[in-house]
Amino acid sequence: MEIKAFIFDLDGVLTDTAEYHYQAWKRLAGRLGMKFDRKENERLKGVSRMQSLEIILELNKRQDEFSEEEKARLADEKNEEYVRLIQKVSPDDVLGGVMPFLREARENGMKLAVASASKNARTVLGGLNIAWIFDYIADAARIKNTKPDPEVFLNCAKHLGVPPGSCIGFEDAQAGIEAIHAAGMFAVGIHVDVTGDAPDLILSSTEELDYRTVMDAAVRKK
Ligand code: B16
Ligand code: MG
Repeated sequence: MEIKAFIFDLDGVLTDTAEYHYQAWKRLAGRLGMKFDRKENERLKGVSRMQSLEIILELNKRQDEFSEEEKARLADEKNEEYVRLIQKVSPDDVLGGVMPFLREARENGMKLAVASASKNARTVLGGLNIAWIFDYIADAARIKNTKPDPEVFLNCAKHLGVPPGSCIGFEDAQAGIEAIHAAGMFAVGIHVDVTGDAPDLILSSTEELDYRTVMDAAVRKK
């Protein structure tokens, strides 16, 4: 099947807000006297805010200590810090290699979408000033099930009017790679800490994004 669309994760693929998520969680964990490091943070990538909190509580064996209301407050506290950190996001924060790749994809008639699990996706895309280049943006507001569920990628394909088998998904998270595959799409992993289902093409950073390499790899797989 011909490739007609590229669907991008946001945090960690178009920009490094994954780092800001980490800093905001680390601060909350520190305040609560909980351990949380970068390795453990890998499990939070692509999963929702509340699921992220549950993972941190479970890591510290403190999952039974807080009521639902308290957990909602803790998640709000993390989000306030994250929102403070993303205020400084600017067009300079688009990761290297991303803009030329998006432009070349556009010039070749590719449809482009963003598939993010974040409720803050629009703010981040606004700061980066790149929303205009995408035909469609799916964020947490439009989705019920977060990655590894394929919903966000399938939602993008549907709105782009492209069959899933004609889409390529780009992700930095293991949960995201699983979501792309469950959607029936070719998966490009960028700087993924692979702990399960492997991407079809692995790149070590966005600097390695190259239109021909990606298309050739996807066509070879078919
Ligand atoms: P928020 P992505 C995801 O975005 C992040 O990878 C994940 O770490 C975060 O918990 C999730 O968004 C929810 O974000 O708290 O802003 O709603 O990678 O799918 O673009
Ligand atoms: Mg991500």
